[in-house]
Amino acid sequence: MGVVNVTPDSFSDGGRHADPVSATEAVDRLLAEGAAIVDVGGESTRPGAAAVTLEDELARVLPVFERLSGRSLSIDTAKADVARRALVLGAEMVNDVTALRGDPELAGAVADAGAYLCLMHMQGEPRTMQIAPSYDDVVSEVVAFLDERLAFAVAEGVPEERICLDPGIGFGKTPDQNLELVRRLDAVVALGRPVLVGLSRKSTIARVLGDPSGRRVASDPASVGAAVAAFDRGASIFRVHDVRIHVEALAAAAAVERGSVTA
Ligand code: HH2
Repeated sequence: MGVVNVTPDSFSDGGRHADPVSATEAVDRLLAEGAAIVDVGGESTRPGAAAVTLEDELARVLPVFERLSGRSLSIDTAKADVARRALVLGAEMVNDVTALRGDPELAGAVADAGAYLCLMHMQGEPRTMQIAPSYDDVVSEVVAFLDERLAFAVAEGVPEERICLDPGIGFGKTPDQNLELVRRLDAVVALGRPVLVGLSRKSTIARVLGDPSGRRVASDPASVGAAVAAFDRGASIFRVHDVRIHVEALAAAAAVERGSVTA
């Protein structure tokens, strides 16, 4: 899953694709590099980011979906109105970082469109989530949350086979808690749905590389290392900014897993 943020303030590509033409070109480049789907978002969820109004979010993302009919796209939003409009324009998946807690109408919008859905764990909300993340056991709490949200989504009419789960790397977790979630990812995989991880360029990786503040954008090779570790533990969808190096690295990791060159 490639990422294109049509925002001025996203932590790794903020401002780069703020106009629809460059966002559209970025989507096509990531698809050409091997992305199976590209996640397009109009609201940054980086720690401390300000909320975006419905009008602003629509104005950012709709021109991109209008220009890209027929492409495999996901809409990264927590708002039912944004999701509905993107789904009408051909989006296949809704990626909701609130796991259907942000807008009571979002589940119905996904169910009505027959779309795919990603449910992600987050403790708190983006403005404050990194102030004091707290868990007794981060892995069992994330697993219990995702299990409950999966049951909720199914009860709201989204077929289980259309749902993937995401532990929410960087969303209300310390760097060590993020690493522990990846280390014990098999517990999330055991819920029986495909697991998506977003490690690309996140501050936990920058810290591993020796940046004590975690403010520097983590390097792509380091992001790939973390993605391969997640693959080894059962992740199957990788939300990444540099698609090409992830596709190549994961193709090699998958070949080793199979023990054969061809699938
Ligand atoms: N991470 C970000 C945004 N959306 N969605 C899912 N399912 N999983 C993630 O890990 C995830 C996500 C944050 O990354 P990015 O889009 O690059 O930045 P921003 O939120 O600042 O736009």
